[in-house]
Amino acid sequence: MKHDSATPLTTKTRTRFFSLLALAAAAALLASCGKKDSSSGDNSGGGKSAGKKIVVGFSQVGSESGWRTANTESIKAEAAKRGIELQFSDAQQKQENQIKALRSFIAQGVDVIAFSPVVVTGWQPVMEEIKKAGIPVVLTDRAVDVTDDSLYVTFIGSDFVQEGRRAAEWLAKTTGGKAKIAELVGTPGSAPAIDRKKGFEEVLAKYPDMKIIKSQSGDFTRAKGKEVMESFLKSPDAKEITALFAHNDDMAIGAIQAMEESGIKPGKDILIVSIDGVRDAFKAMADGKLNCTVECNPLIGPQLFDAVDAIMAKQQLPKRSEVKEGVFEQAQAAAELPNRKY
Ligand code: GYE
Repeated sequence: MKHDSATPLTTKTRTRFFSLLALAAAAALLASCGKKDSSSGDNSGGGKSAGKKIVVGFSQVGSESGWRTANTESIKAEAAKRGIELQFSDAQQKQENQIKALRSFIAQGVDVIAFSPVVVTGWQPVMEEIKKAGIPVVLTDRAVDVTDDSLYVTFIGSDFVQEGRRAAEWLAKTTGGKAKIAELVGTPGSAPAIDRKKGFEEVLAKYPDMKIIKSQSGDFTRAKGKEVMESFLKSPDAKEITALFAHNDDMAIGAIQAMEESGIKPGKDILIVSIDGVRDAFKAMADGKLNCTVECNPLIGPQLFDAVDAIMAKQQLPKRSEVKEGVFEQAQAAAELPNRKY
């Protein structure tokens, strides 16, 4: 699947063609699920019979950030609310753990498999196994690179390229297009790290006096964000850094600690823009330590289980649905804080 919204026309046409194929395949696959139900004594005429719980296997990336905690809570709460049996597995940011979880969902014969892939590559074989088992797949949050779009029914998540662009546009506006930037990159090979960097650099290309002078992964965690910022601050050209772009709020918060420990005023000596919009980022903005956060909405539980219900009812779904999000600055932080749900 494409994890880039700036798709050329030819690829779009191709994608549309594959989407049609995917829909046909999904319909065939759902028909076979219906058959499975009736052969196992369910005489409701396809789908789930009343009273029989829908079972969903969900493989989560990990618990690396405030965003992820909110995402997990949203999914668990929504499953409970709808009386859906959720088999939840935390992969601790390891692809091999996710693949194991997916295979165990196949073995259990769950009704739908949903997952948030830690990285974009390496999913084709296991997704083919899922397809062979006749289990529909919903991708949430992060995309995969597979050659065959029919390996999943639908993707629900954010436009990460757009988030990267928004961060760079804010920085360009605030600095008048002049900045020497340190970048804390997310998990290498993950859709948000690839796409946020891409969107950010796309905007930077329009500003010759805005340059990334340091760039390293902090794996989306506070601890690594702090560690990498410490090493940036120890380098000989550390004094040149005027801005920090962190691919998520947690790494920015770790970096803020590193700055404070070395006598630098975060948000003043170094401007900081990050992505997610979690509560702690709003607190840091209200304290004047973070300058801007670009929202990435983790509350996708309701959309996920709407998709599950639609699949069980054999309804068609769009190949991709996006989540609505905004950009917030320091001046809005105190007023917005009570409204934040994550
Ligand atoms: O930005 C980060 C989390 O995939 C959008 O993963 C998600 C990212 C989020 O660890 O905080």
